[in-house]
Amino acid sequence: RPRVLSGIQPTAGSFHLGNYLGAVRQWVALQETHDAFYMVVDLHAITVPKDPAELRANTRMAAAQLLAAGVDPERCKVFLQSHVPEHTQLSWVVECLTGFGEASRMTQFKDKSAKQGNDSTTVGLFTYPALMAADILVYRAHEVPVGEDQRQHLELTRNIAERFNGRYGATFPVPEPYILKETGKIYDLQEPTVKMSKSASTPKGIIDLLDDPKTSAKKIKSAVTDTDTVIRYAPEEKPGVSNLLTIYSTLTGTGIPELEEKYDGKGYGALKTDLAEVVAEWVTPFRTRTQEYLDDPETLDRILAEGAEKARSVAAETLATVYDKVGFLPAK
Ligand code: AQP
Repeated sequence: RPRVLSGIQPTAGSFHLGNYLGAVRQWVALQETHDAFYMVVDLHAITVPKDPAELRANTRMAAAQLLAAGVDPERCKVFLQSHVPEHTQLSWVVECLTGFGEASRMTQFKDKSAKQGNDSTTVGLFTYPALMAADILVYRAHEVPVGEDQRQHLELTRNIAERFNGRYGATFPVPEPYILKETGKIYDLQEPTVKMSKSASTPKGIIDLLDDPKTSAKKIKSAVTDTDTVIRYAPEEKPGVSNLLTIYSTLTGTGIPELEEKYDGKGYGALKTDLAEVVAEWVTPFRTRTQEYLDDPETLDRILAEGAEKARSVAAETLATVYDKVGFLPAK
């Protein structure tokens, strides 16, 4: 079976709808057809300062949400990035194959460092795409299910895989992004031309999956649409309405043309009221399941330990191959 690898940050509190529709939903589907490795990227989280107790809580929270969303330890390897030291061990080799200029062109780094300023920006934030490349390459993954915002980092990973293969002989598959056209970018409800984002969206622009459905309903009802009243999927002309249709369609499995027909002549109010219900129906069992995992940290930790053990056996093999190819003598 082809391999997939992906990760998600243990950000404070809840995943948002963009994380779920853009990435985690695909993880759940791909575990049926692929040899799947999914992780909470706690190492990536500390590229910005994190309180240790909060990081621990957020990491468990993220793992619980993955399981609640349908990531199944019987069907995939689910683990924490910090439990597999081979990621950072391979990362050094990746860093030494990455150009300074190449890394400097990463738009996410440019955006985030511009906001933080030079003195607050860490070297870790700069080298984070190299660690991400190592995350993928250490499993020799074929595909990487992520949102559109990760495409450039994936491209870097592909370049590094090719560079390594060219220099040291065929070692890595060149990984393909697995980004769905429909849901690769879910937009901010208040600013429907920019992505829904933990760090950039205002509270009204983002649907947190663990929020009370009433709060989410309010946000959906005040989502920015346009002065027109026609419900039509047209991302360029009608980004707000199109975003709502995408969310509705993906959560219910209803085609967009069918939704356009259903709401023909009905106005935005009806669409928003129904979408709020659709979201509530999805998040209600999700919230319960997340809480169940959080209430049983022993089970959660056991699942993560088992996942890490399986992941390590694959990662260790790749690392040994790479270290040998690079020319490091084996440790006796
Ligand atoms: N709006 C989005 N639409 C589609 N996919 C998205 N992803 C994130 N936002 C959207 C995808 O979710 C996965 C996990 O992302 P992450 O680990 O970067 O999580 P995060 O930091 O909580 O998400 P944000 O909101 O993307 O963070 P910032 O604030 O850094 O911008 C990834 O596959 C990502 O593509």
